[in-house]
Amino acid sequence: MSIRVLSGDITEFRADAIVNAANSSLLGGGGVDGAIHRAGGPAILAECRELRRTSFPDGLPTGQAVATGAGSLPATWVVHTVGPVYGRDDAGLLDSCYAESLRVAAELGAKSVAFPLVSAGVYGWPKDDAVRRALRGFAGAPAPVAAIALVLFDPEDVALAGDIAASEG
Ligand code: AR6
Repeated sequence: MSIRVLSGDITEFRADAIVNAANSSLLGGGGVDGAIHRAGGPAILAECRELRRTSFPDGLPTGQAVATGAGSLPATWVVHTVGPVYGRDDAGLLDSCYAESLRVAAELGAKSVAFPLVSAGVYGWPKDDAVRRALRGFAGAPAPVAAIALVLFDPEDVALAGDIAASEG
């Protein structure tokens, strides 16, 4: 299994599945969520609305994940997960975001999955802990996922992630 850390815009990333740092409404927002819906077009939102109607009338709980198509994005699927809010929610829920997103992607048959740094924007999670939890989460990826990318929006975060990866061995 390969794990890559790079900087870029995840909406442009060619992977079988890209992960969205959504909120429990699944109806869009700012940050990477807004970017994915803007770039992917209305088909993603239509599927999200349907998921709300059928499976998650009260919203997608924090730490869980669910997939839709990817609209006009280069990816095939978007896996929406809801990260915890720093200072309010349990850190285990961030680990759960990675585990559940990988489980959902694997169930779909995704071989490659790209993640943003879940919770590290609007939800305020410290970047170093967010990176550490992401990298640990990737280590347990189920088959058939063979390639994982952590796509960092801020180029300077790549150096931070490199330092953390080195310290984690
Ligand atoms: N590609 C990759 N990473 C990105 C992109 C992008 N296009 N845009 C932002 N990031 P955030 P959260 C990075 O705030 O903290 C939304 O309103 C960003 O720099 O997107 O989980 C949702 O609707 C940061 O490192 O997600 C929720 O309400 C990381 O993505 C709430 O924000 C996550 O930042 C979720 O907050």
